[in-house]
Amino acid sequence: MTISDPTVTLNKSYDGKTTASVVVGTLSGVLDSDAGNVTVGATAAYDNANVGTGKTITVLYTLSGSAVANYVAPASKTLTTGSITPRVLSISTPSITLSKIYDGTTSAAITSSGTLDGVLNGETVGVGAYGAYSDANAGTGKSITVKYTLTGANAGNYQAPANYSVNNGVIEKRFTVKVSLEGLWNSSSKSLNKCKKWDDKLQDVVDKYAGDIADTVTIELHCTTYSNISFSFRSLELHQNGTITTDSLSIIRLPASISGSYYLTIKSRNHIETTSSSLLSFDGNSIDYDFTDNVSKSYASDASFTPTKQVDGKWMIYAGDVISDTDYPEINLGDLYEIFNHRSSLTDLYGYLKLDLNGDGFVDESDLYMLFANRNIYLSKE
Ligand SMILES: [Ca+2]
Ligand SMILES: [Ca+2]
Repeated sequence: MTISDPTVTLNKSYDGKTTASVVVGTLSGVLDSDAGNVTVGATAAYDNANVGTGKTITVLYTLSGSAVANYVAPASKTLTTGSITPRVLSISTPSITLSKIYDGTTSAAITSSGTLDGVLNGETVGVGAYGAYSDANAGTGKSITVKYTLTGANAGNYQAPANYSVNNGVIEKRFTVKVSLEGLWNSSSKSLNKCKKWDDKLQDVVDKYAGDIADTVTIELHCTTYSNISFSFRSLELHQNGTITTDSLSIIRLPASISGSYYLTIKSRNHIETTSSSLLSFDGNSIDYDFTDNVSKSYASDASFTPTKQVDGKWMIYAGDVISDTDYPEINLGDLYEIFNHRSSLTDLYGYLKLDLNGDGFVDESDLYMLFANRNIYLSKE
């Protein structure tokens, strides 16, 4: 018997099976007397179920009908141009951390890659999701693209889901400032002491802030003429190493859109207001200013004194401006009398107090002496 060529579907996507689709050809060689009593069927199978090209597909024929015993089925046919393509997977929406602080890289954090859909029962396929910004520069409305990679014993027969992307990514500028407050400086540890407060239960002084936070300060960004405050950041955390940060961050958080140049002013509760000696550009990705490494970093309104005080090789902000002055910040007799008048009645002078220049939780002669040494310091930038 002979048979015309079968029509075999040479390609399919991976389904875990070897089955190929086939339409049988036309059988010839059946005797007239047996017409209608012999029919042919065909099945086709890949040599294995895995993804690949140039795969072998074998077509097998079987005969059926009442006269089948008189015939032999046509020989099987082999094709070598079969292919199986990877099974395409889809995935649910990933969870992306849309905002980060500038770190020089494009990487974006993915907190959940999503759930794969389309893996065949009993097969092991995992997924990894990797997020990347379009570029590493600070900015808003940035695109983040998530790419997927597959893992697991059966990954080779699958295709990772298509990339996912969003256009509302943010990279914040890295703004770091370092200062040292004279009153809190500890010459033994070479770091800032932590400010104390009064604890009624313990009847003693305890740390005012948690962790390594010494005190809180305010930073102002002033316009190029200094007359206006363009941005103000209050209750920033001053760490014992002198770094100032926004709560629970490693930087001072800026509005993402900030640019231009500003004077930088530091205010604390009882140290004199101190300003950068020049304008700082906020156009780049990173803005770093260290008031402690050079006296020239701070603005001096009068050439007759240094704008910061050198202790242990670091430049410190002067302690002692406990009373705000109407025209410009000054440590003067008014501040001195304020401490002098209070330190004689010690009973009320425990706690987190403005008059407590060294932050140890009470007001006494040591605060007074510190202030006395700094009398007549003024730092006008108005
Ligand atoms: Ca004052
Ligand atoms: Ca004190």
